[in-house]
Amino acid sequence: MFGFTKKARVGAFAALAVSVALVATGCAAADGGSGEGGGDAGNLSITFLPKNLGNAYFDTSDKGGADAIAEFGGTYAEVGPATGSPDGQVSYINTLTQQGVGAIAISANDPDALCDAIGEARDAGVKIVTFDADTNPDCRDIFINQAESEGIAKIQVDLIAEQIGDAGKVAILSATANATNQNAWIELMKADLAANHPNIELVDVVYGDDDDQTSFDKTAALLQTYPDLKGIISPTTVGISAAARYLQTSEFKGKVALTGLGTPNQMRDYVNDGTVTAFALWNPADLGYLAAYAAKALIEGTITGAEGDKFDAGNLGSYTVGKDGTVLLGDPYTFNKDNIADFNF
Ligand code: RAM
Repeated sequence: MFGFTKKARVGAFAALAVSVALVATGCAAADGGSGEGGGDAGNLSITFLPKNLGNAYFDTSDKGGADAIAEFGGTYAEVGPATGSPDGQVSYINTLTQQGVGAIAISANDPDALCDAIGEARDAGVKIVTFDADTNPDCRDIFINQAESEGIAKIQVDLIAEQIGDAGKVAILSATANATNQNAWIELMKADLAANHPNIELVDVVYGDDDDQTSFDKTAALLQTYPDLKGIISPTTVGISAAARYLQTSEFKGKVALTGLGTPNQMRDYVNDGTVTAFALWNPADLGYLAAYAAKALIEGTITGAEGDKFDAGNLGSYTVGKDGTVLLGDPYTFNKDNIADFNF
């Protein structure tokens, strides 16, 4: 390989990746080993490709991946676009394919747009693990799902219903418009609201693009457009923290409820000062850790991603691949004033 050190710094890796790509023709074949779809069972070079860099959620998930890779003696790197766009991810996939990495762990910005690049990577023997946000199931080897989508949707609807007395107008502040994870959760939230909460009206779904400032501005706009809004659900750690920051110093603090998916470290102040009552998430570090062990098992050929395949995931124990090549991490967890001090991520 190209001698990337463990925990290669992002900027250095990105710069190196570009220069290596220019001279690396043929390297994938030399390093990719056993031909189409085969891969090299000893090539434990695993690169994390999040939706975007600079998001505390992915800093934590990818650190979990780095810890796992250090445990089993592989080589960790992280690369990714500055904003959550599929185009940005495609160029990284192409470069990593040319470099002949063993596996890429991707949180996908689009269900379809990455699939051609992923197909070329897999043809060259690179294993593809999606985590957090999936592509279409037939374009990757395995998806590491943070929790069942139904459970993630329900916990957010239950929380907002509880916080607004099960009645009134609510809006959703989401991530990017093409995000498979948020879009799946939004559809299920809509269904749950319609079936079980007849007095809650979902008036709008807006997109902050997993960008802090855009999410902040979209929150302000929502509150201006719907002065009688009772609550906001933000199923993204970037959105919920930006919305909380807006509410904290506004006239709406304590009047408009905010819940969704957040990290305890980003939400701690807002929970402690009453801007937010409760929100949910899973442990992103465990998600990345599990994705790294799944990548190892694929590279070593102990699993192919077929339903029923079993693999060892270090401290997390043993996991079994379910339907559609999906591995489930566990259940989401609710954070509030009573427990938030117990968490540090
Ligand atoms: C943001 C991203 C990520 C999502 C979390 C909840 O960090 O959109 O994909 O899973 O929020």
